Amino acid sequence: MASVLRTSRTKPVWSALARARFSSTAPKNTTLKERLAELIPLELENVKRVRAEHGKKAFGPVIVDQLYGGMRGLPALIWDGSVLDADEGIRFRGKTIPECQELLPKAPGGAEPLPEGLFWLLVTGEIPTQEQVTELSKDWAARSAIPEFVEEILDRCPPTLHPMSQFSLAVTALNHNSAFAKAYQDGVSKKEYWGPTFEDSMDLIAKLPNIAGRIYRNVFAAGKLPAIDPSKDYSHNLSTLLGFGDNAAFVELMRLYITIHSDHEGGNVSAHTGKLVGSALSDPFLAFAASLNGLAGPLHGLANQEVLIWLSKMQSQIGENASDEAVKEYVWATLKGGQVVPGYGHAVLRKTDPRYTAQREFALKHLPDDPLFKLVGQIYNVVPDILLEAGKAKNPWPNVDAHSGALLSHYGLTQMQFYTVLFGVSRAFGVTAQLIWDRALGAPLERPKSYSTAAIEKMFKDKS
Ligand code: CMX
Repeated sequence: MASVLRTSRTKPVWSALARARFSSTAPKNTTLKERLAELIPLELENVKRVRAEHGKKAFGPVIVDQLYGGMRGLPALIWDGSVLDADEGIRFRGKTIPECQELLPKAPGGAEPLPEGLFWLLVTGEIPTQEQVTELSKDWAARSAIPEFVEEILDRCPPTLHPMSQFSLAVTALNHNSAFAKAYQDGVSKKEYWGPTFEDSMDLIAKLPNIAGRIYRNVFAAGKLPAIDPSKDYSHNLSTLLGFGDNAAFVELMRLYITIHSDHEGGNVSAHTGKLVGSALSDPFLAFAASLNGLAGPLHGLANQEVLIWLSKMQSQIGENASDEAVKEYVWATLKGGQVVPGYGHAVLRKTDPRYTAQREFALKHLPDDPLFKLVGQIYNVVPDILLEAGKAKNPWPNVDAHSGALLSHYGLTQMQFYTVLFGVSRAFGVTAQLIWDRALGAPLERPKSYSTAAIEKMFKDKS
């Protein structure tokens, strides 16, 4: 095998890393933090080697349109946790969604992967054991309480304040107890940054069910918030706090939902915002609150709310069980009104999003006759041709948000303004995994160069 690094004792230091990257299972009897501590020096060596071999090589041309065009396709970031292929969709540490569904540990009697395992995979590249996943569930349950003043902030929010704004406020306020912020003030060495970042990340993920549950109960008057049960997995507790813990199928949906929404490589708005803000050494709470503010935009995570609003308006205008012709007319009216069709298109993907497909398969198994699910399917048969005919969207196929609301609403979670909060809970898994590695690898402050239009004109005038 080419270029296996060796230590002075000729131990193949790359082998553990290669194993970690290409699949393997985690060594038993180790915690996530212990395993990270083993992997970090290997990855530091690996990055050093890659930079020594390739650091000064050009990485393709940049054209002016990319500067004006939202940096589409611009190679600018490093993130190993997940990679998005335009045709195939997302892979988490090299694994497709169906592979994650097959390989990651499940709850007793469950068929969907536990997000605890996905987090372990994102952080280490390894599939954890059932015991390691159970330990993570317990650890997160133990860390789940939120400070009283954060509860009060949420309780004082008017119910008219969007749940995503409340979510972001609460996460920002968690910075009060940040281990990283404290360690930095105490003069922690750069080499040790990842440790308190890891602790903050674990705390952040652990506290999200209490924050999401409290927002849901406050805004939608859904009764008193129950306690976290340390014997249950993360998704089960989240479901219980929302009031759906007794519904085994909903709990399974949450496991799948968190897994597939967790990460979508590094360049999407929420992942990149977290990385950007984290690069200033803002702690994980501040960085993730910024991610949430990006996720709350209608072209990104809020699209899951927008889809349901759009579907509801469609149903009230053309009725339930409408013909394909009536649906087509409604879609064209949306486009002619200068609006986007929510849940369709993507900045990178050029085929149906496998996160859509995973949700469709869940629906076929659990709710095949649900009217909204059928409408989502009918729209799938209608919208791509219309978007192609309209001729603007580069990708006419559905993304993750086209489907999620129909599943949630089937189980009675009908408050669409809450949907992006669930996306946010999930996205914390990817953003924090990335922050941990950025601190471990010493990722520098992000500072790309901006240009004025006059400067671009001058640059090319001078060259012509
Ligand atoms: N409906 C109508 N028009 C669309 C469209 C859609 N679903 N998707 C793209 N277009 C339009 C764009 O608005 C753009 O129009 P202008 O030239 O007038 O500006 C044109 O087609 C080209 O856009 P694109 O290159 O295909 O897409 P972008 O990379 O610019 O944008 C996205 C990607 C997702 C913002 C866009 O497809 C969109 O607005 N979709 C609807 C909102 C949505 O579902 N967002 C969720 C994405 C997934 C997520 O992040 O959660």
